[in-house]
Amino acid sequence: MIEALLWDVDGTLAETERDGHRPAFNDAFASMGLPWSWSEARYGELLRVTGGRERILSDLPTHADAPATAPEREALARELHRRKNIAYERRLAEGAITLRPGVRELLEEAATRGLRQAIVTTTSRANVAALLRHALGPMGPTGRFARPLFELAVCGEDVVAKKPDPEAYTQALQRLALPPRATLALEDSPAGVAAAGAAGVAVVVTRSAYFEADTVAGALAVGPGLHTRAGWQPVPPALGAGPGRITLGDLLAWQAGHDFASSEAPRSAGQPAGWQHSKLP
Ligand code: XBP
Ligand code: MG
Repeated sequence: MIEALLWDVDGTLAETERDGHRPAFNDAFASMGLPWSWSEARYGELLRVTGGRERILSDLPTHADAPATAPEREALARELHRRKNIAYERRLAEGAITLRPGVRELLEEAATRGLRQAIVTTTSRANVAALLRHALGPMGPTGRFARPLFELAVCGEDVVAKKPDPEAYTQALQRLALPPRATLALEDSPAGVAAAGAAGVAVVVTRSAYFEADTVAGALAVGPGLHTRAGWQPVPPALGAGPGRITLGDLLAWQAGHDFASSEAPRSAGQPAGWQHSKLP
């Protein structure tokens, strides 16, 4: 039986990469007078590197006008990331980033039913806090629920290795004092699925803009979003593929059918090919 839902942030709660981070990175480049711009296609490739600062550093070698030395590159990446985060929050404040359809309803349903909920992300804490502040609105910590909607948030600063390493998930399980089988993760990316899976946590995937066509191995179910029962594999168990959104009943039924015998023991990080997860100091 599920006792806690573990929510990824970027791509799962909101289309933050498409509507927030990518344009904010480009704002940061422009604010420093750099003639660089990440197209949607290029950003899709760069998402294989988790962590905003790590992503900038991984791209610097492709620019002939980037600084030559490692300390200079490090300083530039740090400053660009700082500016990107300011631009990201500005976009949130302007209302450019909203919760994905069906997210609010499932969050509310889970809270009403007394489930524990936690954030498990490798994004910076400030960016998570800004998203919750602006996009959750009255559902936030001062909202109508007696206790905070999210009991805890494991963020990028809390881990040594970012997703697809399982550390964020193993830390969340430890802090919640729950075994993997008492939890269910909601993710959008192959890195997120690998991270949860390697911690022994079953995962439901809501595909996001940048991972629409990626192969997702090992998920309980994969679908186009929590707002619809159509297009899911396997078909939502509670009420089939008819009208309406994905409910807690669907998650519980999917999870009940999961074979934990072969996945309970935390496995070594199953890193999808081409993903980087080393965290910078
Ligand atoms: C999120 C990330 C982050 C964001 C940017 O991955 O990879 O790096 O793109 O956030 P996930 P920061 O959804 O798997 O948690 O700039 O704060 O790193
Ligand atoms: Mg994600």
